[in-house]
Amino acid sequence: MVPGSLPVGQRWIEAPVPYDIGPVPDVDPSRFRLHLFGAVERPCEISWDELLRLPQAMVEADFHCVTGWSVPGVRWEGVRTREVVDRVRPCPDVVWVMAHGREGYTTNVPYVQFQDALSLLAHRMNGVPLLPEHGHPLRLVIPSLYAWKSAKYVVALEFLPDLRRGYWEARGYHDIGDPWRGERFRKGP
Ligand SMILES: Nc1nc2c(c(=O)[nH]1)N[C@H]1C(S)=C(S)[C@@H](COP(=O)(O)O)O[C@H]1N2
Ligand SMILES: [Mo]
Repeated sequence: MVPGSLPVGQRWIEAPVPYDIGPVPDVDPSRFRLHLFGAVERPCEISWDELLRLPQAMVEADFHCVTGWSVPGVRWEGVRTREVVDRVRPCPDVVWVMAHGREGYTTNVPYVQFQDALSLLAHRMNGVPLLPEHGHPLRLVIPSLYAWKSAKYVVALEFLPDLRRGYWEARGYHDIGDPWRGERFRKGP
């Protein structure tokens, strides 16, 4: 990733445009649970309070949507994905993480990019709690990949040894989705 520069086929805009496959869901954070399961030694649930007690991090990163817009320097705050990986201890054969959104959205994220130092479970964006349309109360943020991998309203992370495709991936989008490689659509099966 080259911070501050623009991948081929992108143009800068000021703020992310909300994209949703369905109605924006919402939930009282006090009832929130993040489920971690699949090929892991220790499946668990993390409550909102527990999440806020984990070490907090801030990441400033450009946000690239596959439709062609990029937003410079979005500030995300939350918990590094590495923190939850340490908790559940994924099996050595894990290659994918399926992120599940409350409204049924899914996306398969390569385990390598999921664990990137910049990848977060974010609950704040640009200094305020996530707005409903940007994923309240929690979203995944994977700055190294196109924005469709940054699942909003995330309620579960499923660790997988074998490829299973998420919502857009099942409709022809790339399994990895690296904007620096222009990985928009899948070639081949
Ligand atoms: N749960 C959920 N997450 C989602 C989506 C969605 O429809 N549902 N859309 C994705 C797409 S296609 C993009 S481009 C980004 C847009 O993020 P934004 O809505 O915060 O601008 O969210 C991604 N995460
Ligand atoms: Mo998108």
